[in-house]
Amino acid sequence: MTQDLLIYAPEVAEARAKGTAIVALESTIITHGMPFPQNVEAARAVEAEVRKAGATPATIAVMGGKILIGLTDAQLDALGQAEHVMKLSRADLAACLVQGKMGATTVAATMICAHLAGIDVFATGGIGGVHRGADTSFDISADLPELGDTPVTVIAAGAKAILDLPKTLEYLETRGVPVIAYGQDAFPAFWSRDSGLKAPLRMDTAADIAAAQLMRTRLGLPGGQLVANPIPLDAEIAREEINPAIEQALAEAEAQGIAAKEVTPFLLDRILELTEGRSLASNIALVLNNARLGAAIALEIVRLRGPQPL
Ligand code: PSU
Ligand code: MN
Repeated sequence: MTQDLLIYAPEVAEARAKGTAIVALESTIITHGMPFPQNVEAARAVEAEVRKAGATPATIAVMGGKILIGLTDAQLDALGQAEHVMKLSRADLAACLVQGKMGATTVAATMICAHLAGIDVFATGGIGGVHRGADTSFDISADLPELGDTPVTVIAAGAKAILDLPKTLEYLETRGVPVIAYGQDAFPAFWSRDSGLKAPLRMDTAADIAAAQLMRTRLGLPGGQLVANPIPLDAEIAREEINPAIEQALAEAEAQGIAAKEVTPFLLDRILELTEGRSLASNIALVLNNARLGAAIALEIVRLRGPQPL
């Protein structure tokens, strides 16, 4: 019944049949995170990076009442250029399917769809979190409870400083989500390798991260893991350079009364404009880096568990 809703791209269907490593990729980053045509170019480059690392990419989106697990070239082009694509989180997924609209999956919705497709690992750029001023706005991304509920390991470059990072970590701790910094002690902050906060956990190998997810399954613990992978050194943007753009974007959002689902896309868009595209190159570099680590973790899961054809 559920499987009727899913359409697998040919390479993903083949990987599932063989039980080889698959890495899920989200599509909100394409529709609401980067401008056309860089968004489509970046999406293709990320998929190529996953293949180069020996795994199969599965970019997830919703079209024509179906969940696409892996997009064809034409579908990716259509998605990258379309206007009025729905931004799908847990709350919107069913409505989008029923209404036959085009939808891009956020971290939360991509986790749900990846899990339905039997995919354990998902690489992206940044996750949503507790927004600054959440004590009055109540703005907490649905990505956070999803990490507590759905057993997918998510690789991100930490969270952007548009968020309240200490509160984001507190929320994840409450929901029992392991937050694992890769190869360092500090929790990374997207454009910078160090947020000034210590990550709750540290792991230095993809094998450990894979084993920890399998251990959670053995323990009967639901929910995923957040792997915080620092941006490559040469792509890092100094805090002095990015902070003014962040502060200005936040002030504009407040002045214009931006709320709910629009907040994050508005901030991402403004920061990009304010840094004149400087942040886009870094953004792409960190997603590629996360795709490589995601592939390595997915390969380790297959190695440790043995191939499980689906
Ligand atoms: N943060 C980023 N880049 C992104 C997003 C967040 O640095 O692309 C996107 C992701 O799709 C994430 C979503 O799941 O925004 C979170 O939106 P919200 O804060 O409305 O939950
Ligand atoms: Mn929100």
